[in-house]
Amino acid sequence: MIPTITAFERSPDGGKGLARDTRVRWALEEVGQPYEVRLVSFAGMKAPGHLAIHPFGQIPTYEEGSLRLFETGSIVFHLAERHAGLLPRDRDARARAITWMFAALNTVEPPILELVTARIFEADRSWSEERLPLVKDRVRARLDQLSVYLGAAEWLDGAFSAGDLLMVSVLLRLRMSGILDEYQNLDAYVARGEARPAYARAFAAQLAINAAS
Ligand code: GTB
Repeated sequence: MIPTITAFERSPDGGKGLARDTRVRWALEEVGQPYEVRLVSFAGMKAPGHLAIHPFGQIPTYEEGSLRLFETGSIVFHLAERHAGLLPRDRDARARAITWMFAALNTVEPPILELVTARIFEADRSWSEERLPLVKDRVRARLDQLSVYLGAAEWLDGAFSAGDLLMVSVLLRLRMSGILDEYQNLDAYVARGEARPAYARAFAAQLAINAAS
């Protein structure tokens, strides 16, 4: 059965691949699962039909027969559980890869999201300029630790996994800030993720929609 995901009808990033449907597309491409996409407008996301699938009125969602999922991490985990290629078979290695999925979304992404909020949504506030260095330093605190952990390794724990897919996706949101450039090994790690053919296909697919809109 071909699953259907949802994506922005018109992504606010104009096709930079930062909206979370790119993460799901990447996972689908990694496991070789064809998929269909239903494009949703901002108004459509808050309409009853979409809210029945996503209680918070967001993208992405995932529908496969009677199964309806929301939350990017859960969708990527579902794909990794059902297909080979994103989680190791060894039980301990699998548990560690899942740990990295949570670490990406729960530990590394929150300060990055805070930075995005500060740079974009709070830029016009009187206190914005004073606050920004604090927010950036919170991001750096996490990246310092992640950079030490990764060291010269190619991926977070042996072979590429769903943990890397989410971590690279999370770090990609930092590109425009310039902070990623301060960490040579993390910058190279993100570039390795982007160089994967599955990522390139996912990126091209979302760009095709947003470049055309
Ligand atoms: N926790 C949820 C998940 O992980 O799936 C969060 C989902 C989410 O934030 N979805 C966003 C959304 O639907 C799109 S991805 N927003 C519309 C709304 O809430 O009304 C976040 C996003 C949006 C835009 C950019 N951008 O333009 O760069 C990047 C990321």
